[in-house]
Amino acid sequence: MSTIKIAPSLICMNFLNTRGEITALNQLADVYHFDIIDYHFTRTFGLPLEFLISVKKIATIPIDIHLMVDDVEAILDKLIEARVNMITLPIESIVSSAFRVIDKIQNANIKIGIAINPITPIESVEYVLDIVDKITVLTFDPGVAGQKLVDVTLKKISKLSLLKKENSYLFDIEADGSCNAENYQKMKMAGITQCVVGTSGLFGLDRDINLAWAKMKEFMTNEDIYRK
Ligand code: S6P
Ligand code: MG
Repeated sequence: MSTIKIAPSLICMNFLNTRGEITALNQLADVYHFDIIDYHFTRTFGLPLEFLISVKKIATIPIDIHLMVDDVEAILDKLIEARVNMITLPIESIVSSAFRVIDKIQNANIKIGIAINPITPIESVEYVLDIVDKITVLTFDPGVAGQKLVDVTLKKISKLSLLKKENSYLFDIEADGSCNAENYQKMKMAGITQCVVGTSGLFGLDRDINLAWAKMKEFMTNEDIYRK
C-alpha cells in the first residue's frame, strides 16, 4: 500500500505563534505548503515573500510554493533565489510558457508541481506528466480556505492515478482543499499520495499544534502516513 505525505498549508497557521508551530511541524510533517496569491488569479492575497524568507531560516523540511498568480515569470527569479524546494505552478497561467517555465525551474534544481483548478480537465497536463514531480488537484476553487469539496475533483484524482499506473509515472498526486475528516478517505481511495491540510484538516482542530496533529491522525490510519 502506498503512503501519503502530509503538507500543512501555512496560510492557515496561527500567525501569533509561527515559530512554535513551525518548530513542532518540523518533527511531524513531510513538506510545507506555502500559498502565494496575487489578488488577480483569485481575489485574495497569499503569504508574502518576506515570510517565506523567515520560514526558510527555521524549516527543516522542504517548502513547496503553491503559486496562484497570473504572471508566474514575474516572481520566478525571486523563488529560485530563495532556494525553495518545489514550485507548484497553476496550469491556467502558463499555457503560453509551460515548457519554458518548467525548464527554468528544473535547471535551477528545484522540483516542479503543476496545479489544476477544479474546472480544468486533466488533459491540460497530459504532455507534462512524464516530466513533473507532482500534480496538485485543487479540490475546491482556489483562493479561500475552508470551502466545501467539489466532488467531481475526486474523479480527476482517480483518472490521474490510473494514468500514473498505466505509464509508470512517478509524480505525486496531491489534493489541495478540504482535506479533512469528512473527505480524507475518499481522497485516499481516489489515489492521492500527498495531502494539503489547512484549517479544517489540521490547524482548526486544536489551538495546540501537537494536539491538532494527533486529532488529524485520528482520521488517517498510521500505515497511510509517509513519515510515521
Ligand atoms: C486554497 C489554498 C489551500 C488552502 C487549504 C485550506 O486556495 O490553495 O492551500 O490553504 O487547502 O485547507 P482547508 O482545510 O481550510 O480546506
Ligand atoms: Mg494551496
